[in-house]
Amino acid sequence: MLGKLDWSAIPIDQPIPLVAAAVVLVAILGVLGWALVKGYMPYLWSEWITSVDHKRIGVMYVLLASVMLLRGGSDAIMMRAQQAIAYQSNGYLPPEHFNQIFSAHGTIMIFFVAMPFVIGLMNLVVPLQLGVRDVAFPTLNSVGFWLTATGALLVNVSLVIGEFARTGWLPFPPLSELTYSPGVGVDYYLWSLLISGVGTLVAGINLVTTVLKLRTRGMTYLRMPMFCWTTLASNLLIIAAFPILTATLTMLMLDRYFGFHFFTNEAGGNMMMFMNLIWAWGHPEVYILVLPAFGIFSEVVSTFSSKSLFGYRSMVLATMAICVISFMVWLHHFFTMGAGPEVNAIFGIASMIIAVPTGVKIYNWLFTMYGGKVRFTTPMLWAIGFMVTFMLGGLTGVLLAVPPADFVLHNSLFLVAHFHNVIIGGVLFGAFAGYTYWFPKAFGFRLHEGLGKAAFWFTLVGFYVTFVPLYAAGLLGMTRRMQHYDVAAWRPWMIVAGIGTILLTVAIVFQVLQLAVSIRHRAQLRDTTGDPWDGRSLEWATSSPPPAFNFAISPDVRGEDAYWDMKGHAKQRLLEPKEPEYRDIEMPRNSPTGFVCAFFAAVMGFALIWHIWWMVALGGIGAFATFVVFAWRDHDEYIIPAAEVARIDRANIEERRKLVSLAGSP
Ligand code: HEM
Ligand SMILES: [Cu+2]
Repeated sequence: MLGKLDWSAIPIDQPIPLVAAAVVLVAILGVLGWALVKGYMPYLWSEWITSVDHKRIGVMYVLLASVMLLRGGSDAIMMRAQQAIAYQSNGYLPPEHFNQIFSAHGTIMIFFVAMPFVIGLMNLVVPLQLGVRDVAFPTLNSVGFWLTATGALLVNVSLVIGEFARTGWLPFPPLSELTYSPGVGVDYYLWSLLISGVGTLVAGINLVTTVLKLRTRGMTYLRMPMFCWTTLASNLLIIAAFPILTATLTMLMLDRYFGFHFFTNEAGGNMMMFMNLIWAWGHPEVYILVLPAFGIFSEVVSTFSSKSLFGYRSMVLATMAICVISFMVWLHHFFTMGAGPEVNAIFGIASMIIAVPTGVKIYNWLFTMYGGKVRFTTPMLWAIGFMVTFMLGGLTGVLLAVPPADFVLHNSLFLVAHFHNVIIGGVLFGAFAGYTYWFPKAFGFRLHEGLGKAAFWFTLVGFYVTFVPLYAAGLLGMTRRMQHYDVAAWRPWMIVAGIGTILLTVAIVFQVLQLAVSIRHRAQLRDTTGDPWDGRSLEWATSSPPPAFNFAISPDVRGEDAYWDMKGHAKQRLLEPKEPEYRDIEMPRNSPTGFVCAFFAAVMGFALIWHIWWMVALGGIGAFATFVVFAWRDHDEYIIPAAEVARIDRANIEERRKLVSLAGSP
């Protein structure tokens, strides 16, 4: 009846996961109970859970990423603590538990922190920057978000019921095959990524279509803000790469469930096939993550230098070059495969070539700052910290791309330091920059500057204290993923790295504090103008938070820096009494499709993990029925009457007019 599921799946004898799960459960029930008692449930349901508004969905993505960052961060603290004390001792974590932690940590950080964070910011901002009302497929957008959340849910369920993979964040065969991983850990991994992968693909299709098809009047390609370009590049990579991931994981699933032997050598399969396929997705994946961050830095650097971006066209070119080249270097992840020196040399050189367009970008950011009026706000600090830190990561990447060096450093802590260097110093710094930069747009008030700066400095220093020792330990020969070790020379580095992790934890505490304090003092931090940073692109042209329809009148773009140009003419225009002609606006209706669909996907995923076949059928039929019902709907839009649009827009113009008159006579 319940497949492989029985009481032995609950780890009654292990205090750590049980306590962690209890805390999470109490927190979830607490929030639910609080919402229920306060009567917020109907509001949450109708305004958020079923919302198809790109801004709301963007916010929910970022929220999901932030919650998962706390989870992935706890895993990191546990691992660093273990390695700091496990010198000639077993430490405090049993090996099989340690293995689950590093696997969950990597999986969560890439798929459920970095991905939803950047996808959330792109969702929130890109339609605004393009001057349009929503993404191309609003309901599909909600489906994509909820499927991503389903994947995150399944990973967390594995904490209490059963176990998670012990194979690392990429489940390499033969270790991940049934023979060597007979438990449900790898199945949890597979189904959470197969489900959330569909969500990511859907988001990618949505954003590419939005950029290609939905630009406002006059917004030609070469007038799009840089963030829209990097969004386009990143999502093109998603469309090209994520099907490879899904196919690869499906093959592994077939191996495990039906004995297909795609990746087992003894029956004619080939496990190196898995390496090739997974990295054909995996290397583009790192650019899927870092390209949006490049876009964020471009916006932030130009806004806070009060100058338009230097070398805009070369930036566009560099972005698209990275997009293409990143697909041609995947083999540098397994130079040790034995493909021979020619193949390795070609892939090594190709890998190094990516440093060229990346260098172009760095120079352009520096030249943008050069001669500009630089304001050192929190987002700008993240951008500067990124430029310094990311260079180090790029340099060590180029070193790893030298095959002979890689033979030595592969699978060492040097590698671990490299990719944290680029992913934290690149993607996470970008995510935090974007979060502080666009927060006032999403919520109508700014975040507390002092606490934001404290979070930045603790992250920067904490980052170096944590990861520079890992470079050193790697050069001393320490391999990654060690549960314990006997080499005295490694120990001091592990202790320093542990201290660095404490600094990073303090940084996270400051982030949480910043949010809490800012919410409390939101009255003082209120931004009535919609343009708190003196921005240059269209998202700042509308009020904060923007109305459901974003723009009362579709903006007309006359050049790069669309909003900056408008502001140049704003005084005459704002003081002019002539009103535009308001029209009725059609907006997509909210829909529970995404949530219901994800509910059935969660049921089905859980049932598949535990081989509960009747429940699989139930979930499948439910999901299919949801689609049929959705396809049959006939009232999918509602009208916002012109009078309402006019009322909202007049209030917005009134606020801005006050600002113009405050600024004095022209
Ligand atoms: C100049 C640019 C870069 C070069 C030349 C480069 C090179 C490399 C090489 C050769 C490896 C394989 C090392 C090994 O397994 O022995 C590697 C691993 C890795 N890189 Fe980079 N890299 C670059 C930029 C980036 C960026 C921008 C990111 C992320 C945003 C990134 C993320 C990673 C990750 C996650 C791994 C490790 C995967 C694993 O084995 O678990 N790299 N890099
Ligand atoms: Cu790579």
